[in-house]
This record gives sequence, C-alpha cells and structure tokens, in this order.
Amino acid sequence: MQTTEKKGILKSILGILTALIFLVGINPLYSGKINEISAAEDYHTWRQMDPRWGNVSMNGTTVAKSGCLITSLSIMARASDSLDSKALENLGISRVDDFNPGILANAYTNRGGFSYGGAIASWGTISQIIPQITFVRDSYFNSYTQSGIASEIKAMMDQGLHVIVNVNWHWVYIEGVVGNDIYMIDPASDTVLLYDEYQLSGGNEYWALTCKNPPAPFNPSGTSTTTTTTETTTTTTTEATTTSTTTTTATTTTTTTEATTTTTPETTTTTKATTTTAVTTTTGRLIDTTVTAMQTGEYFNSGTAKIGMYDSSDCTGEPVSYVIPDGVVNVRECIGTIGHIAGADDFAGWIDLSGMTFVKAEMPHEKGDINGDGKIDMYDLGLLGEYLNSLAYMPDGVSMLTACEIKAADINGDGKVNSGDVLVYLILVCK
Ligand SMILES: [Ca+2]
Ligand SMILES: [Ca+2]
Repeated sequence: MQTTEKKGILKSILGILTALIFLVGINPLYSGKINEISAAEDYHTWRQMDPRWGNVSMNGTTVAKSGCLITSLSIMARASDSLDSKALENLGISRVDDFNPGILANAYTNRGGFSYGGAIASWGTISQIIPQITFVRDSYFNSYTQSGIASEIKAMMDQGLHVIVNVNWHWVYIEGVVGNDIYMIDPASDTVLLYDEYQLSGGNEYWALTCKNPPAPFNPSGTSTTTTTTETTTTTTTEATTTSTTTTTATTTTTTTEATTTTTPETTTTTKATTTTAVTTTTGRLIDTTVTAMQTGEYFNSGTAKIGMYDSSDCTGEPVSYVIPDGVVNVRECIGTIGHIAGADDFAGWIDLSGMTFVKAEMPHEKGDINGDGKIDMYDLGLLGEYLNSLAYMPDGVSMLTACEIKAADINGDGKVNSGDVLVYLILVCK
C-alpha cells in the first residue's frame, strides 16, 4: 500500500526472511557454539536466531526455526529466578549463568519432549526439568480487543501467573501490562510493545504458568525492580533488572504528486475543455478526484485513524470491525455515502465512505511491480511481505492491497500470492 512503502520496509524484509525459514525450510548456517555464553547475560536479549543456539535441533527443526516457545520459556525461567540446584542438575549445567534456550531445548530433546517438527509434546515437561515451574493452563483469551487482552493478562499476572502468548503462530513472553500497553520479550525481535510488532485478531492462545517468583512489578520507563521473595524469613535478595527500551521513530514521508493534465481545445470549436485531475500516490495508485457521487468499487482508508465497519447501514452502535489506515475495501453498493463492503460471505459490513478515498480503476500493473513505479525492487518485496503478514489479522472484507496490486504480486503467475512469490522476488531483488 502506498504509505507502507517505506515505513515498514526493513521490518517487512526481516519478516519475509523469518517467514521463509518457517515456510520453505531455508536453514541458515550457524557457526557459534552453544556454550559461548557470557556470564550474567541479560535474558532480554535472548533471540531464537542467536547463532550460539540457533542450530540446536528440536526433532526435525531447530531453535532458530521453531524455538520461540522454548526461548520464551527460557526467558521466563531466568526472569522468575526458577533455576534451583535440581533444575541445574536436570539441565546438565553447574551455574545459572550457563543457562540459555539451547540448554533447555537439549533438555527437552533428552526427555523426548518434542514431537516431530519441534512442537512441545507435553505441558508437564517443563516441571520435570525445572521443578520450580508449574504449568497451569493452555487456553485462549476471551477478548478480541487490545484493551480486553491487556486486562486479561494483567489479571493473570496480578494473580502471580507468568503468561506466554501466541501472536499469530509465534510465542512471546509477557513482561508487564500498563494500561492497554502489553510489554513483551520477543524471541524474534527487539520490539517491547506487543502491538507495535503484532496485530492480534483476538482470542489468541496463551500459556499460564507459576514459577518460583511471580512476575516482577513492571516499570516501562526502563528499570524494573525484582524483589525475590524467599522461602524463609531470613534473607531477601533484591535484584535490579534493567530493561533496555529502544524506541524507533519511523518517519513516513508521503509524496503526493499532483499531475494536472489540461486538455485545451486547439481549435475554436464549441467543444468544452475538460480538465481531469489525477493524483498519483507513491505506489502509483490513482485516485479520481472528479468523482463526487459515491460509486461502487475499491476504496482505501487514506487517513491516519481506523474507520468503523457496522452491521447495519445506519453505521451506529459498536463497529463489527475496522478498516485500518491504508486498508482497502471493495464496495458493492452505495446508499448515499454509506457503502456495503464485500466479504468472504458477500457481506462484511457497512462503512461511511466519506472517510475513505476512491481508487480509480487502474491500469493493470506489470507483473511483480506492486507499487506501480515501473521497477521490481525491494519496495515491492516489502509490500508483499506486509501483505502476507496482514492476512493473519485483517478483518473480513479488508485488504492491504487493491485487486490490481494483488494481481501484480502473483509474480510466478500461479494464481496465488504466497511464499512461492516471495522466493521469486528474492531471486530477482537480491541477486
Ligand atoms: Ca515497483
Ligand atoms: Ca504466485
């Protein structure tokens, strides 16, 4: 989509590479050794792709490819100070500082803890390895909104439970909740705010567990203090944990080029001169400023706020879903300024089109040139990555790309837009 061209480009390409590792089994080469761990390493920096343990096998896969849950469990074990002497013995290490996700993966493997493909075979295995950790439940959030999910997690954490959340087929450890902000330690990224990295459609799976210590009071300003409760009343250890928060400010510059073509009659006939103003967005998406009455066709949210979609044409009450900025809808019929949006089941909702921008019927894009700038390059690859990621969270009837853009994204021409197209792009773009 036009404004996503630059803002998410690096994230998208990283996303594509990660997706490829899952989808087509590319196995990056790792040369590190699992035991090359510096002492007292901050578990906030543990990523499943870390070359020190990324190639540790997990029954047909590796920690790098499929170890997000193992890495999240490892982070939780360290955050909760659950590695007692029995756990160290089970893990085959002598010091807490020797622990890392590769060590835990090996302990699972030694117990037959992974089914083929790296899935954890039994919830109870974690307690067999680290006795201070007890699996409580594997369940699903009741909520479908950020505020609802945040309050469900907060309530569990207030009860002393540690929570690991499945965000679109990937697991992250939750470090704290402040208001609607959910702070995570993500085995795949340095992002700390969950919704900065992942769009949840709601109802997500989660694991809740108890550990030696409950989740530490969380301070998003960067420093959280973990007070280690003790089993006896004689000693209290206070451990200061510094959370490194990196704030990345992405500045998006949208260049809008207004091309005004005035067709002036050269002869003095009575023909009226017609003036058509076509505004070219940075993706080449044309919007037609001559259209005043609402008409059927594709519209996109060109604003910065999401726009509600309703189940009745008076567009009142609670929206059934939203069209996020840049989201594209296909309007099948209009009643005044209200449009009926097509969906999987013909009807996805009603929306007030006055907040949306009509997409002019476009010239078909060249195969592969999603943003219509005449080139096939990393920007198109980035858009493809964002589009594939968006399939997991876009509500019914809303797409990140227009029909023409989706057609262009099918670079291998098999009628589907998927990882096969990513591979072709990678070959073309990364040569
Ligand atoms: Ca292009
Ligand atoms: Ca294809």
